[in-house]
Amino acid sequence: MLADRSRLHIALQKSGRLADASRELLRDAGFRIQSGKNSLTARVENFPAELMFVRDDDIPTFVSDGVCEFGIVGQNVLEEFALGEPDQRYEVLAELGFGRCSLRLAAPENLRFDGPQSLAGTRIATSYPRLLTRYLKEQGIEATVVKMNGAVELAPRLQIASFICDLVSTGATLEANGLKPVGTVLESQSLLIRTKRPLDEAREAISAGLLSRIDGVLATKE
Ligand code: PRT
Ligand code: ZN
Repeated sequence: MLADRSRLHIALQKSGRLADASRELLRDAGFRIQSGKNSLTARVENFPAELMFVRDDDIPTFVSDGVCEFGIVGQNVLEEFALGEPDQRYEVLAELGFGRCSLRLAAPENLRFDGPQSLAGTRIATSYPRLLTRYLKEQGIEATVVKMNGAVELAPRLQIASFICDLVSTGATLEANGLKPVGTVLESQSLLIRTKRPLDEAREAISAGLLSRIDGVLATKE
């Protein structure tokens, strides 16, 4: 099925930490979202837009490719994607103020840490290998980056790595796993992004309407 090209397509996380806040932002902006919880798409009843509910990791690709003109995604996911894509075909329109977290380096509580140099020659487990590699390069440190797709906090106990680099919000998960934060690689929050692929005049006008409504909501939250 071809996407309806008279409408805008907005990629949102289907379920997870950004899902509710993303929908709430659109509702606050006055968009009436057709109900139906398990559907992969939903129409906006009072605006020519359609929501696409996807995995957050797919959102940068969809927006870059122009499959969706807009998307809401965490800066951590977006920047990890961007580091693997020299040709960036999206732009960041707004910081949305939710989904805040930090990509942190952490170590077992009893491990001695005297600054970034303590990372030299070690193994560091992460789901964000490109962001971590960039950080290590900036610090002039050589270490081995071990990619894990989840349960990164277990890596030291499993002796897969001595350090981890993972997202932290409250810090409770680190603590529960006997880990302490020792450095910050990235501060993140959710972002509104837009494709750089050109839109026709009609959809450019719809885009302007979408943005001004979202800007209106963000202004009240500043
Ligand atoms: O299914 P899908 O692929 O869409 O979702 P996901 O499982 O990949 O992502 P999800 O829903 O967990 O997170 C989506 C986005 O929320 C992330 O990409 C971040 O931008 C943002 N975010 C904000 C977080 C956190 N806070 C966070 N705390 N993402 C993950 N966490 C993890 C953290 O890594 C830790 O393991 O939550 C755990 C608990 O954190 P503490 O510090 O509060 O204990
Ligand atoms: Zn994901």
